[in-house]
Amino acid sequence: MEKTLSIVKPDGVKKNLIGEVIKRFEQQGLRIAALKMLKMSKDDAKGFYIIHKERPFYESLTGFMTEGPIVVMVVEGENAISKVRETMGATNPKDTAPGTIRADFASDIEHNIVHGSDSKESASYEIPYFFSSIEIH
Ligand code: 3AN
Repeated sequence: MEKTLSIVKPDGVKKNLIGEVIKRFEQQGLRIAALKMLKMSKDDAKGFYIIHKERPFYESLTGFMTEGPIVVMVVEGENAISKVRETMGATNPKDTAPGTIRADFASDIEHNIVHGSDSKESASYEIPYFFSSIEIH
């Protein structure tokens, strides 16, 4: 069993896609092990995306992620990291396979509805960023 962190980003929350994202994960046989809504501060977002701090889009990405509330969740299942990534689709909606969340709903490479940890290492940084052990079931 693997755990991963997923986020319905501010654009996903604004477009009323919280239920849609959760439904697609559940349809893949994945289970929601923790869930909450919150609004990140700029510092929260900078810490979360620290791995991207040298990238040209760091300022804009951390600004976007603080525009409104997000829904963070721990998703559990066999190969949860890759299953969530497949369900999301590629970062740029232009390159992503039809039927993925991003192909169906993302507006562009930055405003792409959903986040999912890209490796075990990322998941082990990202899950405790938002959840303590007593919040994960
Ligand atoms: P993913 O979310 O598919 O793992 P990452 O980790 O490369 O993609 O990037 C993190 C986030 O940064 C993306 N979800 C997207 O919102 C944003 N991003 C990535 N590449 C760009 C880019 N070239 N321009 C603007 N935003 C980007």
